[in-house]
Amino acid sequence: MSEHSVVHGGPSLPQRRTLVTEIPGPKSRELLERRQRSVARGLSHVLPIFVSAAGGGVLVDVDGNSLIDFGSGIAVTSVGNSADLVVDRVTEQVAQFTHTCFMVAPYSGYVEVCEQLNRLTPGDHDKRSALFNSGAEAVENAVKIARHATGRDAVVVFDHAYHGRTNLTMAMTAKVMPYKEGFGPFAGEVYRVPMAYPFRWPGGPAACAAEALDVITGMIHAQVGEENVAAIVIEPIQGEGGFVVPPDGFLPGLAAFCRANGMVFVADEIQSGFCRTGDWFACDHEQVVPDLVTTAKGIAGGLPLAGVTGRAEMMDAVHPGGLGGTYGGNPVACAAALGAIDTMIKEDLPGKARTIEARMLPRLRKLAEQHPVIGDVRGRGAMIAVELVKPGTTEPDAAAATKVAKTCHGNGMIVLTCGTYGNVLRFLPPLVIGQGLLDEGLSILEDAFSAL
Ligand code: PLZ
Repeated sequence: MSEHSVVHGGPSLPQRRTLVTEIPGPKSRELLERRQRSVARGLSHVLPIFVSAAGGGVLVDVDGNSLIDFGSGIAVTSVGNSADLVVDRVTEQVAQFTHTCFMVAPYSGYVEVCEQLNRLTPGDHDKRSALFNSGAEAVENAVKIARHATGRDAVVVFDHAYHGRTNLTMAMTAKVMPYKEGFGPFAGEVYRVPMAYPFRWPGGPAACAAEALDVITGMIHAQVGEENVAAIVIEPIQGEGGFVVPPDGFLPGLAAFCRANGMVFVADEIQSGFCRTGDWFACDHEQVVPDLVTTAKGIAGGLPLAGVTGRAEMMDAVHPGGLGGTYGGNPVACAAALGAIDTMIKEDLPGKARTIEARMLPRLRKLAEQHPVIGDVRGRGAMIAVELVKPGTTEPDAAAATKVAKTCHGNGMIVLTCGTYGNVLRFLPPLVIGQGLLDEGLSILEDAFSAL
C-alpha cells in the first residue's frame, strides 16, 4: 500500500490479512506517544494500532496493515464497519438535520426504530420502546421503569454480570477490577445471586439448571423478600463475565418465577442481541419472552444508540416527562439503526451467525482435544468462546489467554479476552465476515495455541 493511497472503509475494502510492518508500525507508535500525553490513563486499549479504515471482516491501520476482525468493536459492527445501507442512511440524514432533541420536536426515524424494536424483540404482545445513548443508560432506564411499574425497589443480578460503568450499573456489574475499584459507594438495593454456569457449577452441568434455580429463589426469599423485588436483570448469554451460556431450562424457569411473583424479567441483550447468537435475540433460543429488553451495540452499525423495549402497560406506567435525555435516539443514530436492521433482514444475518457457529465450533472442539489448557468451548452463533484452565482442573489460566491473544494480535488478528478471571478468549466476528477470513483467523488461533 503506497503512502499516498486513500483507503476507503466499508465492504469494498480488500478482504485479506496483510502485514506490511511490525505491529504496531511506526505511525501507530507515533500516535501512541501522542495518546499517552493527551488521553487519560484510565482508558486502556486492546491493540496498539490506530485505525484508518474498516469494513467486512478487516480493519486497516495507519501503517497499511490489514487485520482480521474477531472483535467487531465488542459485538457492535455485526453488519460490518461502514456497511452500505448504514452509510447511505446516515449520509442522507446528516444532510437533512443532525439534532432537534426528540423531546423538543420529534422526527419519524425515532418512531421507526421503536416500531422495529417492538416487532423484532421476543413476544407478540403490545410493546413500547424508548431510546437512549449507551447500554448502561438503557439498563438504568429499564430499572427505573421496573421500579415505577411495580412500586418496588430491589434489583436482583447475577455473579459474572456486566451491565455498565455508571453508578447504578457498576453496582449491578459483578467484577471489581477494573470496573468498580475505588469508584464507590455504589447504588443500593442491588442483590447478587449465583449464575447458572455449567462449567463451574459444583454439582456439574447436568444438575446446574435445577440447582441454580433452587439456590436463587431460596436466596431471594430469605434475603430480599419476593414482594420487594422490582426486577431480575440477566444477560441471556453473559458477555464480559465470560460468555457464560446458562443451561436449557434455566431462563424459562427464571421467567416463570418472575411472572409468579410480580417481578419484572429484564433481559439485557446489549451484547447478545441483534442476530449475534443466530437468533434475533438470545432469548428466542428457548422462546423466553422477557417483560423488558435492553438493546445497544449491534443495533446501529457502530453509532451510539440504545433501547428499552417492553410490555406496553409497564413502559407506559411512567408519567410523561419521566424518561428522556438530550441525545437519546439522535436522528443520525436512528438512521444508522434503520440501515443496520435493513441489512440484517436483507442479508439474513441470523443465518450468517449460525453458519459461523457451524464453522467455528467443530474446529475449536478439535483444538480443545489437542490442548488441555482449553477447559470449555461454548457459545452460540457468532458469540463463541474458549475458557482456559490449568489442564485437568477448573483453575483459571489468565496468563495463557493473554499470551494467545497477544500472539494473534502480532499475527494480524483482533481477538478479545473476557471473564471474571480474565481467562476466556471470545470470538465476535462481524456477521458478514467471509468464509476465507474466518478460516484464516481460526488457523492463526490454532498456531497461537501451538506456540503456547
Ligand atoms: N450490558 C451485556 O455487554 C457493554 C463494555 C466494555 P455500554 N459491554 C462492553 C467496557 O469495558 O466498557 C455492555 C454489555 C451488557 C451493558 C453494557 C454497557 O453498554 O454501551 O458500554 O454502556
